[in-house]
This record gives sequence, structure tokens and C-alpha cells, in this order.
Amino acid sequence: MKKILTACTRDCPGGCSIIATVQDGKITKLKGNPDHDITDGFLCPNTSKYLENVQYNSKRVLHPLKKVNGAWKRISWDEAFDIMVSRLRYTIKKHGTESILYYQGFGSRTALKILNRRFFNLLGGVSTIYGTVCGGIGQAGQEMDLGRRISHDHMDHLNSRVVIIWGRNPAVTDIHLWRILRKAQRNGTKLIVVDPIKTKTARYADIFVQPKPGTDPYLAIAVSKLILQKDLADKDFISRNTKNFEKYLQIIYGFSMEELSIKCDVPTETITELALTYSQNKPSSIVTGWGLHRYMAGHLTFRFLDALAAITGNIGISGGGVSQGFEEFGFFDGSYSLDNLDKSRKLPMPTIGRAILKTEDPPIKMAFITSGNPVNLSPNSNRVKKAFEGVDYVVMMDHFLNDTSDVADLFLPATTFLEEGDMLGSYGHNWISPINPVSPPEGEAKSEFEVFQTLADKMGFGEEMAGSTAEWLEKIAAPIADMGIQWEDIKKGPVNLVPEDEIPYADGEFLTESGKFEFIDEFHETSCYRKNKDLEDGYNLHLISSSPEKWIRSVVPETEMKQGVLSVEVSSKVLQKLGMHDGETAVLESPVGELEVILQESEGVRIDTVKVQMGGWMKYGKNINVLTVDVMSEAGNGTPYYETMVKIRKK
Ligand SMILES: Nc1nc2c(c(=O)[nH]1)N[C@H]1C(S)=C(S)[C@@H](COP(=O)(O)OP(=O)(O)OC[C@H]3O[C@@H](n4cnc5c(=O)[nH]c(N)nc54)[C@H](O)[C@@H]3O)O[C@H]1N2
Ligand SMILES: Nc1nc2c(c(=O)[nH]1)N[C@H]1C(S)=C(S)[C@@H](COP(=O)(O)OP(=O)(O)OC[C@H]3O[C@@H](n4cnc5c(=O)[nH]c(N)nc54)[C@H](O)[C@@H]3O)O[C@H]1N2
Ligand SMILES: [Mo]
Repeated sequence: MKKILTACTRDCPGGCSIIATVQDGKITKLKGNPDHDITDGFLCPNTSKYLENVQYNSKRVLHPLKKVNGAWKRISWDEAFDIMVSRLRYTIKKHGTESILYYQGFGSRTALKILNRRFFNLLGGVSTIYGTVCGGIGQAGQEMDLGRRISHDHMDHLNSRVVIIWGRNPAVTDIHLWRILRKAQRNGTKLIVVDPIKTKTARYADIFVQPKPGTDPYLAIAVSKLILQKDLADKDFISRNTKNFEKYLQIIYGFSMEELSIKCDVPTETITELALTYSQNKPSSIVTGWGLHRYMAGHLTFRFLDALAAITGNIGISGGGVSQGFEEFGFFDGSYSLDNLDKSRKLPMPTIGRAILKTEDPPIKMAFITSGNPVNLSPNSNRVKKAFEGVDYVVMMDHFLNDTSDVADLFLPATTFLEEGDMLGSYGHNWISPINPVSPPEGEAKSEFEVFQTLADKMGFGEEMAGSTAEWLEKIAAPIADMGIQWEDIKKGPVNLVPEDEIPYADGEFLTESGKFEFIDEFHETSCYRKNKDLEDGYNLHLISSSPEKWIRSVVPETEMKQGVLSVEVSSKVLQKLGMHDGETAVLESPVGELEVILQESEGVRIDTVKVQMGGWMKYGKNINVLTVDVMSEAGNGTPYYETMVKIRKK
């Protein structure tokens, strides 16, 4: 029996350090590493089941496959490489390198993935993607106020007297953060949850606030206005550290309390309770989630939350802050991607379907997709599917034949993190963890690193990609070595690269042009995607499609995917109005698509909202993204999934 230290590379802020047990060549157990403050010796229910759901799942593909007359046929790696090389050569000769699209998803974000883009840049600069289907919108907002998004270490929330969990559901999506927040609560910290849905997290809240979706800017303005009116603001902080305060005041005094309360549909008593609790129990922190990013003008929510923290002097102090996410590649030398050569054309990730369809000179003729399931998870899935169907040749690398494989021509079996050597940063904290191979690859699976190295060899620029994993990781980790931690040390165990007690902006030096905290100084109320038109057309319910508890995004084991239709949670009042009942099959319709669903009565959902789980597969009729609208956010090149309005009709 052997125990090997490694890390979980799944798309989750946890970035857990893992101890894997191997017995007779088989991995028998995954356990959380106790020597990691955040992982704290335990794993989420998802990764605890990784061995049966992914690693040894009978549906995992372990050999290259080629599509022949619509059916997958097993081929050898030699044949797979021959196909890729001849396709690449032909496509480049006929249409130029930019007719090739490289789409890198979020299924695994490890250090070596930087080299995938190196391959495509060396190839001559293909089309790649910009923007994001995940965060981005919030970063843009916080950069305007603070210069850079820097979050407090999770451990610092233990120093808060109040934590507002705003648009996040850590009880489901980040149980390691959740455990820390619950510990704070047991020590006397008040937990406030702001979410249009009464989530699992909300059920533990001391105060739960349930605004109308997408109206958080108004709620934040209302709370700030009350704090200022009651003279509870931190005047010192405002005068010493901020810019644009007068203009900000003009914005917030442009609304009456009643007007704001109506806009966000939160009673003034609740706004008062929120304002008093937050401002009178300093230090107070705001922990924001991805639910806030998924709106056209989501950056404004972040700007008004930053402003709320600034007027109360909750910035730059322990237990304060407006925390969001961390930079998973922030400590690595990303220049090895050669993206800085900027030779490539970029297509927008949030509207990838539309972009592929309209791109000319040259059009997209070949696509490579790694660690992503764009046909399932990009908005307006039907359009994305049609777009990839129109591409002559699609190569994908994954573990499973998911919705994207329906549009692929060649499938390459990827190794899992348990079969690879690599290094992991996290978007949920500042720890770096080693990834060590726990067992040899199952079947003929190969790592992305090996595939792109081999392909580079065959395309004639092998020496530019040559080197062992250790050699590349050492190069990529050079910025960490400059901090005094060598790659050899990282191999031994996880390290936190920013001390827990290092508080963002404690020195009052902001990274903005003025060096001060810059309040939002202009606010236009037009930032809603065609909502008025949607309402006229009878689409009167907000569609919130949030993270599933049992799975990570679309990584649902097909062995578990039940036939049947997607459940939609609706309020009993909506059912009454429609003359429909719990358990009834209905049609959910949006301006871009429709889906047969089963209605599930839920008191946790507002009367203007419906809630579903994302990640269900299209081929099982369960993909909610056939309804979501594909538009680009106003700032941050993000994806406003939750701007989609829907209606329910009888089947
Ligand atoms: N189990 C599990 N864990 C995951 C994932 C998974 O698929 N499964 N996915 C991972 C990924 S990729 C990410 S990005 C993170 C996301 O982590 P979270 O941000 O915690 O999760 P979400 O479910 O995306 O949405 C957060 C909450 O925002 C709320 N919300 C929606 N609209 C609004 C609004 O207008 N105002 C407010 N105040 N709240 C709103 C939703 O109701 C939801 O409860 O989770 C990661 N962790
Ligand atoms: N309606 C709706 N849609 C959403 C969201 C929402 O809230 N609502 N949230 C969005 C968010 S936050 C995100 S992050 C995106 C996620 O979008 P994607 O990144 O496209 O989605 P995943 O389901 O995580 O797909 C990752 C794929 O990578 C594969 N994979 C995992 N590990 C590896 C590996 O090591 N190598 C290779 N080659 N493949 C691997 C998995 O099997 C899976 O098929 O979805 C977005 N889509
Ligand atoms: Mo995400």
C-alpha cells in the first residue's frame, strides 16, 4: 500500500490537496490533506466519489476514437496523430492558421495547460478565445474601484463580526470555505445571505435577504444611503482614501428609499436591518459569488458593494473587505504560452456560437477543444452546436463522450489528475499544490502535455515544446522561486503563498490611477438585456441556473444520467396562476429556445423566478443552456446567463 500526495484539479475554488491511497496498482481512496489549512483533511462529496464517477467509471473513454458515418470507431494513437497532422497541414495550406480555433475550457486549470497555447502560438497563431463564461465581470468592476481584485484569505473571515455572503452558495459550491464561515458563526459572527433563492447556504443565515434577480446595485445603494443618512459612515476613511465621493453621493441621492426598495423588492425594514448590522459591527466582510457576475451590468453590483465597504471603512482592515476570487495562474510565469506574441485572432467565449458562425477571412475550418464542454455550457447551446457542426473538423480531448462529442470528429482520451504530474493554483485561495502521478494512465489515455509535445514533434517544431514535466514546471514556477520557494519544495507539499494576515490594501495604497479608492461616479439605468421587450412578449420569469450539488458543472456520470426531464423549481403562487400543479410536465420557453420540464413546487423561489440546475446533458433533454441568451456583458467580457427571461406553458 502506498500513499501519494496530489491535488484536485476539478473546476472548483477548493483546489484541494489530496492524499491518495494505492493498493496493488489500483487507487482505493482519496482523502483530504490535513496539512493544508483550507482542505483541512476532508474532501467534498463530489471528489470523494471521483474514483467511481470518473477515474474507473465504465463510460470513461480510454482509447482514441474517430467518427465514421456518425458512429465512433476505435483507432490507434498513431492513426489519431496522422489524422491531426494531415488535417492541420491541409487546413493551414488552404485557409491559413487562423482558420483553426483553439477552445480551452475550464475543466482543469493546471500550470502545464499554459503550454497548450504555446503549441498553437508556435503553429503560427491560430484563433483563440477571449472573455469568460465564469467570472470576469466582477474583476472588471473591482479593478475600476481598487485597481485590482484582491481577496482576503478565507481564514481572515474568522476575524469578521459580520459576513455577508452575497450571490454565493458555498454550502454547495465551496464546502471548505463554508466550513470556515460556519466556524465563524459558531464563534459569534453573524452570517447574512443575499440571494434571490433560498439556497442551502441561506437556510443557515442569521439574516436572509431575497432580492429580485439582477437588482443588487439598488439594494447596495439603499443600504449605503441608510448608513450615510444615519451618520454611520467612516468619514476618515472616505476623506483620506477615496476619490469621487461627491459624485457617488449624487448617484445614491438620485433615488428615494421607497424607489430603491421597490426596485430590488426588499422591504425597507430589511434594508435597515442589513444596513445597521453591517455598519455597526465592524469589521464586516462581504464574500461575493459568481451569481453576481451573470448579469449584463454585473460589474455595477461589485462597484456598489465596494462602495458600501468603503463608506464604512471596511477596506484594508482585518475581517473586512469585498472578497471574490483569486488568481489561479497568478503565481506562474504565463509567458511560456507565448500569448504575448499576440499573433492570434480572438473570438469571444460568451458568444462563441454566434462568433464562429459569422467569422470570415478565414472562416473557422478546424477546432481543438480541451477540458471544455461548450455545446453544453455556453449560452444558447443550439446555436453553439450548429456553429461547431459547420466546422469541417473538430478534435476534442476529454474523459467522456459528452454533448460536445456530438459535434466532434476525433476524440482523444485524456488522463485524469490522478495520472499526471503538474502543479495547481486555485481561484479560491493563495495555495499552490503539487500534482503527482498516483497511478499509470488507464488504457491509452495521454496527458494534454504529452499530446501537444508529440504533435509539435510531428509538425516540425518539437524542440520548442521539448522538456520533461519537471523541467517545464520549474520554469513556470520561477516567480514562486523568486519568493524563496523552489519547485523541489512545492513537490513536497502545498504552500500558502500569501500570509493569512496580509490584508489587501492595508497600507491605503490602491492600484488605481489616483492611488485612491475610486467610487463609481456615473450610473446609467439602461443596463438590461432586452428585458422590456421580453416582458412585452410575456417572458416574465427570471431563469436562474445554478451549480448542482452532486456534480461539477457538466461532469455528470452518464451511468447516473436518468432518462426523464429536467426539474424546474417554481413558487406555488406561479403554479396557481398558471392553473398547473407540482409534478406536471410543461414547456419552459425563452426567446431562444424551449425545453420540456417537470414543475416542482418550491417555497424557496420568488414568484418572478424559476430555478434549475445547470450541467444536465442535451442528449438527455436536460441542458438548460438551450434557453439562455448569448450576449456579452457590458464590462469584463463575461456571460450574462441570468438575463434570460422565460415563460411556462402547458405541454
Ligand atoms: N458542487 C459544485 N460545486 C461547484 C461547481 C459545481 O458545478 N458543482 N462549479 C464551480 C464553479 S465553475 C464556480 S464558478 C463556482 C460558483 O460558485 P457560486 O457562486 O457559489 O455558485 P452558483 O451556484 O453559480 O451561484 C451562486 C448564487 O448566486 C445566486 N444568484 C443568482 N442571481 C443573483 C442575483 O441577482 N443576486 C444575488 N444576490 N444572487 C444571485 C444564485 O441563486 C446562487 O445561489 O462553484 C464551483 N463549485
Ligand atoms: N446556464 C448556465 N451555464 C453556465 C453557468 C451557469 O451558471 N449557468 N456557469 C458557467 C461557469 S461558472 C463555468 S466555469 C462554465 C464551465 O464550462 P466548461 O469548462 O465548458 O464545463 P465543464 O462541465 O467543467 O467541462 C469540462 C470538461 O472537461 C473535462 N475534463 C476534466 N478534467 C479534464 C482534464 O484533465 N483534461 C481534459 N482534456 N478534460 C478534462 C470534463 O470531463 C468536462 O467534459 O460553465 C458555465 N455555464
Ligand atoms: Mo465557473
